[in-house]
Amino acid sequence: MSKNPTPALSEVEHIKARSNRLRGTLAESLADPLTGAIAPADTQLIKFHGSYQQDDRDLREERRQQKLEPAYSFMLRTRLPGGVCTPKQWLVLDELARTYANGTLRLTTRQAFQLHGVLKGDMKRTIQGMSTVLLDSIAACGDVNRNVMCNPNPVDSRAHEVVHQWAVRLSEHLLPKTQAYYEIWLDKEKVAGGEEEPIYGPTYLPRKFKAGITVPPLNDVDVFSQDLGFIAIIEAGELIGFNVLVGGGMGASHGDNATFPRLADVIGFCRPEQLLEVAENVVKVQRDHGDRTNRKHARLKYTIEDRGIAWFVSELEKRLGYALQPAHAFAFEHNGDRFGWLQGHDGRWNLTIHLDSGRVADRDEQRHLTGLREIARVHKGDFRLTPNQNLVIAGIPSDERPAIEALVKSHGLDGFLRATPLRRNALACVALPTCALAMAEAERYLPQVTDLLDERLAAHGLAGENILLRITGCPNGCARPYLAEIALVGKAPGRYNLFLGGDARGQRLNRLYRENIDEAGILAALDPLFAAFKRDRLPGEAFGDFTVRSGHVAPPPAPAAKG
Ligand code: SRM
Ligand code: SF4
Repeated sequence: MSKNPTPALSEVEHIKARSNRLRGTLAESLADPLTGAIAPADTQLIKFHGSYQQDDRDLREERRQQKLEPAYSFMLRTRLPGGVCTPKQWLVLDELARTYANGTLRLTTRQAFQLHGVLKGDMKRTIQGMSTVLLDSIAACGDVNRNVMCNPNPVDSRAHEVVHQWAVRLSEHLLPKTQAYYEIWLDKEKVAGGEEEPIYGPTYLPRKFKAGITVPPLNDVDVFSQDLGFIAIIEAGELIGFNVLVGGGMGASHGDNATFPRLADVIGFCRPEQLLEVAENVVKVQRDHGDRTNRKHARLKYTIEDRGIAWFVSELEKRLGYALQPAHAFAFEHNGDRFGWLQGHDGRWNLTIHLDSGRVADRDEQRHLTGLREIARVHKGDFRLTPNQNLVIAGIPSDERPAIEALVKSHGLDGFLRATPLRRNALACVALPTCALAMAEAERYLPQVTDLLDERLAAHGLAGENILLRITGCPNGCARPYLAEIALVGKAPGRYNLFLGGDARGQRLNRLYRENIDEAGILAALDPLFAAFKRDRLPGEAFGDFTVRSGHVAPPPAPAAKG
């Protein structure tokens, strides 16, 4: 027997290999009337089609006692490069959410929409509805390139629009070529299967892969958290190219030091027309060298940690046949959104509104879903989902601003004006009741915890202080918590790990400060720090910077390069 047997491929690798290019037995699973679920192998494959099988965790115990199968339903995520959608698309999603899902739309941290609670029997109708307005969910999840993020800023320059077009091209370029989606969901003619996948190959990537483009001075896409990031370099109003970043990622597991968040490395610069081939070859290096035996070690960040960034760059440049140019200088001011009304370079108006955790719903006087539907009926511009779960109603001609303003007000969509900066800038992942991996509440806990923290800030004379707070129900990092000034990462019901010391530019990872604490523990840990911050801060110093400078948390291992 060999001393070092080759480690076995993970089960998902076998499922992909046997799937006939992501078809599996999905068609049969959907047709099976005996269960609300799909076959176990298909639960892996449906991710590549933009969906997760879930069950309502609030009802799990009750249904178990009643000897019923869990309340299965599906989450469906759109592909929406750079988060831009038309009013017509909004109206269709709104209708699908009310007809087939739980009556809410969820704006995600990657600028996409999610529908929750779609029953198996309604999945086809929902996807077909989306396709009537040219929306799809292809590769929104799964071991492929996910939704491409891009600074959605309609305000500053024409070059921003050019950058967005690159995000769209990148998304299209990295789409899988399989026709499975069209056959299964849209009833398109069946092809034999086994289509060529020139970029991915037959088993796609070892793990999910994420790409994003940002335009300084905004780092709203948190470019250092992407597997593949691009920083647009604009000179004299023209896009001249992109700095290239590789190897970022947030996901970690509690108590497993082999998993960790990592900031991407800046590895050089490419011209705009080189972007697609650079991206394709980064994907191919990861396809060929990523770990297919251990899914907890399969992201690009681990390939780079294991082999070194110099190896990665040389492997990439070998495939490209040329060297990347030296990176250009860049500087970020912040990774948040600019709320309220802003006039764009083209004279049109743009309104950025905050919705807690990106959830668009009708609740009491807050008729957000209805309000945005009414706005979509009259709006001539577009909607832009931001990477911070916020929404820009974009491209409003001056004479139409009063009508939009009135709808915003009458539906409570102007609530963000009264929200504190802490609340407005906070992110929270979905967590319970739909997320199978949640260990604690996040979205549902956000309003309560921000109120409590705001109270403590006010008590220390820090009312209105802008501190970047992010909450997740588990350490996977869906709200990019490890880049926040204060992060709560779920550990168990009502208990969180507290991280401190990120910056507001998305360039420094925070550090674990307290482990497994409840609400009282969170307040007790932060209260003296708020007091010290009020007392000892330097002029203009942000809370995250203060916690590091004053030694409350250790300085980060290595700050992200400045280019
Ligand atoms: Fe995420 C898994 C929700 C952005 C890292 N994420 C999940 C799942 C699908 C749970 C599951 O696997 O069963 C969650 C579904 C919850 C639900 O009920 O809707 C989920 N992730 C989300 C969203 C909706 C959070 C939100 O509140 O907006 C975001 C959807 C983005 C999109 O439109 O594509 C979302 N997830 C992220 C991000 C942030 C980002 O990409 O900028 C991250 C951290 C960045 C990264 O990937 O490193 C992230 N999600 C994960 C991970 C950990 C991956 C890892 O490398 O370890 C998982 C778990 C996994 O993959 O095994 C995960
Ligand atoms: Fe679920 Fe964890 Fe992601 Fe939150 S961070 S949505 S709990 S996987």
